[in-house]
Amino acid sequence: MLDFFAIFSKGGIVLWCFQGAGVTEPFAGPVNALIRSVILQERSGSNSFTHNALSLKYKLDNEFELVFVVGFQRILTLTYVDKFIDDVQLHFRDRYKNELEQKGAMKFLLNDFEFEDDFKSLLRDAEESGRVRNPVAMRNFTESQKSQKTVKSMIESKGESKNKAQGGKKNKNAKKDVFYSQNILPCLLHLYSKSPKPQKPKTKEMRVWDMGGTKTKELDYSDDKVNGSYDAAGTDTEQAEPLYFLTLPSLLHRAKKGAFGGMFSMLKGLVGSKSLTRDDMESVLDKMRDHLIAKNVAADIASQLCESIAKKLEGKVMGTFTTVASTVKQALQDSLVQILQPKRRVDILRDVLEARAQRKPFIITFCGVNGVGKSTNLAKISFWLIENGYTVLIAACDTFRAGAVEQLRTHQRRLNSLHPPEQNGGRPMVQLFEKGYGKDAAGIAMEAIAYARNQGFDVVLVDTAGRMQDNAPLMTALAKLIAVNTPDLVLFVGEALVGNEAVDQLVKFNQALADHSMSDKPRLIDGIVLTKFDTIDDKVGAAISMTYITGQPIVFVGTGQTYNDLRSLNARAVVNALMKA
Ligand SMILES: Nc1nc2c(ncn2[C@@H]2O[C@H](COP(=O)(O)OP(=O)(O)OP(=O)(O)O)[C@@H](O)[C@H]2O)c(=O)[nH]1
Ligand SMILES: [Mg+2]
Repeated sequence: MLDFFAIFSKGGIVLWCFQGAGVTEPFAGPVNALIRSVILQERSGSNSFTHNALSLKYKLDNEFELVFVVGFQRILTLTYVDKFIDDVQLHFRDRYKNELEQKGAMKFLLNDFEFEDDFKSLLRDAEESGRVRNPVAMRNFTESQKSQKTVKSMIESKGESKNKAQGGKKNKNAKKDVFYSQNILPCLLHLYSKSPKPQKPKTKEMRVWDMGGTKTKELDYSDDKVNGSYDAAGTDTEQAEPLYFLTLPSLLHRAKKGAFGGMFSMLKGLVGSKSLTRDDMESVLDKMRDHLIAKNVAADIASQLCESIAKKLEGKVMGTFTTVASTVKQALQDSLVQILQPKRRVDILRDVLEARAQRKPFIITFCGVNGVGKSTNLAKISFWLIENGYTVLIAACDTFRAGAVEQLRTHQRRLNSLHPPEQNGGRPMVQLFEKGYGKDAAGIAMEAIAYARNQGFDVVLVDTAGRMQDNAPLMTALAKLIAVNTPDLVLFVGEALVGNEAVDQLVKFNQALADHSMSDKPRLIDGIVLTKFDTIDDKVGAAISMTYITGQPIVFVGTGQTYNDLRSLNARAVVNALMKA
């Protein structure tokens, strides 16, 4: 039923893999897509991913830096898969613990992970448990365990309940022990409580009342309690001594005695081998989420990011003396840089050159909601292209808003005055292609492109009317314009002031483009122009929201209203602004 199962390191080395019987498709494609679209883009908040006809489920093992991935046909509903991945992970870790604990990537290359038999037996069990069980008939009272007990056996004596209470308390302590071991002192506690080998409870010699004298003092056994020998588990007196009273010399003395498994293990305990749990991170992640929202990251995205961080860190062994807060903060910072780092190279100047070699214009379409700065930034990009020696045709496809065509004409005049035709062999560097108002924008764009091809323009910049993402007729018109004219680049223009709205805008623009596309690989948004960056101080969250939703790079950042106010994104600076308190 499974198509494949793969275990690979986060560094990309495949440790072991399984391919289902009769499956011929290599699993490298889907796994690469998972790495590219989910793991590298910090979207590991959910544990599933779909790729063509396949469903992929995965689990990160942060302690050993491993990824476990299972793939199966999307149409199948395999209820056992989540538990199965957990089982395989635990089994694999247990079996190859020693190998995995070795340092460096060579451990993955040098060791043979013969996991086939174990895997098959786990799979058999899982498939078995996944089958629908026959309904089991209810037991009647005479068949129940309770009916077998006598009334006497159900009465709890005082001693028993005490033992139970102590047992309960012990468990509670054990939990507390792990939870607090982030600090050095409790870390010692953790170390101390773990070090002695589990002992069988000693059977205590029964006290016989006529054993020791008759005086009250002789009969007073209360000291035993103080020294700790009054211990239900039968551990010795020394062990029950509260550790935080121990001084360093006494610790060393214990280490010499081997009470901690030697000096080395003592130090190992001291420097902490604490693995992070979700509970440890919860409060820090909550604060991080609020901080990101305060920096204008869309709330949904902030939550997804924090979830992804939690998944990434859960089980990871913390470094020496690092706090949970600093570990989470560092992980978040790395993730933010990763999100902003372009996954795809967008080099417009090079692409224009390539298009010129093929004797066709390079076409860029600008879209976005009303008033975000499409026309202004289109003019800035024209200026940048002209400065680089390319000729530009602006297609005035906003046939809707009054003044839109005149606005572009003014830009064209100004740009040509900055780069007079006389300096360019009498040919204007920028020209406007316009057909007035009320006409079909897709048709005008098509005519403009044909004109640019005939006239040998290097670039066509298509200005479109602003539209709200919920306006279905206008969204359809935009999708048609893009489907018909197949531009080389579709840029979404969004302002940096946007908050939660960014998610809705981008999702709906992409959805409209996908819905009205005529090809099976629809043209979606290829890049983002983030405008009005000069107006937001350090609330730079929109940059994260936009790149996170689309997975596309921020190609330009608009930083003002003059032609020079166009920049490329500095991911580090944005992340620093985001992390700043
Ligand atoms: N401060 C600042 N203002 C900008 C920036 N980009 C555009 N603007 C201003 O935003 C306003 C709207 O710009 P337009 O270019 O007309 O916006 P548009 O998206 O074309 O608007 P519609 O065509 O009506 O949808 C203008 O006043 C611009 O000067 C920027 O990067 N920084
Ligand atoms: Mg405009």
